[in-house]
Amino acid sequence: MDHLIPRPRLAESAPGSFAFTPGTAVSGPTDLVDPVRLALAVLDLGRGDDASARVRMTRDPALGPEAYTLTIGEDEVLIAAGDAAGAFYAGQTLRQLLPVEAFRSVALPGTEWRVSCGRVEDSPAFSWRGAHLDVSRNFLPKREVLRMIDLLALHKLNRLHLHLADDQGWRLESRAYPLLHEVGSHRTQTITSFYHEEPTYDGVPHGGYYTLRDLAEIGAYARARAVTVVPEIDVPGHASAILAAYPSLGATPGERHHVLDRWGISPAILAPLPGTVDFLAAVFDEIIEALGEVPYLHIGGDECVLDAWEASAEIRAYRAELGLDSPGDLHAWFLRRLADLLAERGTRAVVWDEAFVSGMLREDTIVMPWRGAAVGRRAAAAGHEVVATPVFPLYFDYGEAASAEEPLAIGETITVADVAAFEPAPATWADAERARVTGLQFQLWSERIPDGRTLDYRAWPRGCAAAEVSWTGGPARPEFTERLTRHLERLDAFGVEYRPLAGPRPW
Ligand code: TNX
Repeated sequence: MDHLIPRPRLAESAPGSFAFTPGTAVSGPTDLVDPVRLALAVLDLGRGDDASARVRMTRDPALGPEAYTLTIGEDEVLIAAGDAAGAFYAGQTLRQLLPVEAFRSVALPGTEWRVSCGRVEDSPAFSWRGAHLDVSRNFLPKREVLRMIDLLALHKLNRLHLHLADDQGWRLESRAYPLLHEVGSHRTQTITSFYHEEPTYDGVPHGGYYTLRDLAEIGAYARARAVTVVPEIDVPGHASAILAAYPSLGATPGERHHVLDRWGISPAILAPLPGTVDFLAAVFDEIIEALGEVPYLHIGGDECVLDAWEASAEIRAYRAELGLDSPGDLHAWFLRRLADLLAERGTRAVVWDEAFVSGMLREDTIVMPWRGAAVGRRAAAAGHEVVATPVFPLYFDYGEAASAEEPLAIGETITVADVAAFEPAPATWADAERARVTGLQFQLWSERIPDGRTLDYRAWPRGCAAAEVSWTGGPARPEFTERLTRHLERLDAFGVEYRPLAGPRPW
């Protein structure tokens, strides 16, 4: 009971233990039984009725979303949950209580599948416990995304924000606008440098995209594991890949674009005109159709260079027609227009903090303050839901130590301890502001994450600390490190090439 990650609200041990045997079955409502069997897939538990089953599930509507209670006796395990997510998390807790062998992909012979008796009462402090995966800068094949979902799920993280479009690549099939994937999904040169180094091109082409069926699969796979996929189409900046495919959507008529072959901020920008809105509406519709349900869609809004809007007589005239004073207001207006369009489809918009201009956005738009707490606080004060995403300490593309032994990172240094000490809703804020912070999300920008192995190294164990903070609500307690040390054995069994606490791997 004392080595769970994230730490449950309440856990107490009791004498004795419960043994899973080949015949152990689970009973209860199907929508609760299935998630538990999935979380404990390694045990291949059967489905049973109340008379035969030794793991019994009941629905308890008094328990809030994602909450569960788990009572382990010597003869039976009782689980109560209010929803499928709560049931799934009860299963994940049981999995952590089992020997680390429960984190392998199959049960190896000779393992004793025993858990100590006790009771857990658990529920999350924050509803948004996320990871952001940039699949634009370096494409990650579908199998890596599915594996990431498995890893999020075992840490009770529940949002996968997929950054599907940026200057360096568009990563989704489009039937309405096929040049997006045909042209926008690849570049001819691999980029091996970042801001503070000279570009060094190795001439190796890079590309890849998910089909709409892949996206549907990713969404369904995530949903079964209590993870919501939050797709992002970053506009109106970060749009070179879109413009390479459809230059007429750009702010500068006649300008030719290519999928960007360097990192950084590009001056290329979409025109904020009705034609662009129609184009994006069609893309959103394809995404919503593929995923089925899309409660949140991220529309970006970060790092926009608005010069081309001011240089265009047409865009200036449009802004005057709308009665807007500045390009910044037009930027917020454009994103609001997209958010309205999403609202008609039952989807809430999420934006990076540059899109937040007080009074311009829809109030139900979620703001991600990546530039720090001050802007997050202003957005919360203005009535927006806020998900904490500050560079420090939640940019996991930053390295953990300044050392030549470490793989190349964007910057340094963000340690596990930095993440564990993070407070998403600082005590110094007003209660109303704090109440609007619904969670946190760590960012894995992929300029320097070329593959799944590097992803493992960057994401874990800092992701474990983010899970701890987002589930428990506050900075981790000092004993977190001991729990984490044991938890890493689980990640070893799973096959995660995380960064060891003691320092870099020697390869
Ligand atoms: C800033 S954060 C960006 C990304 C980069 C990242 C690198 C944000 C909304 N924009 O485009 O990938 O820094 O750390």
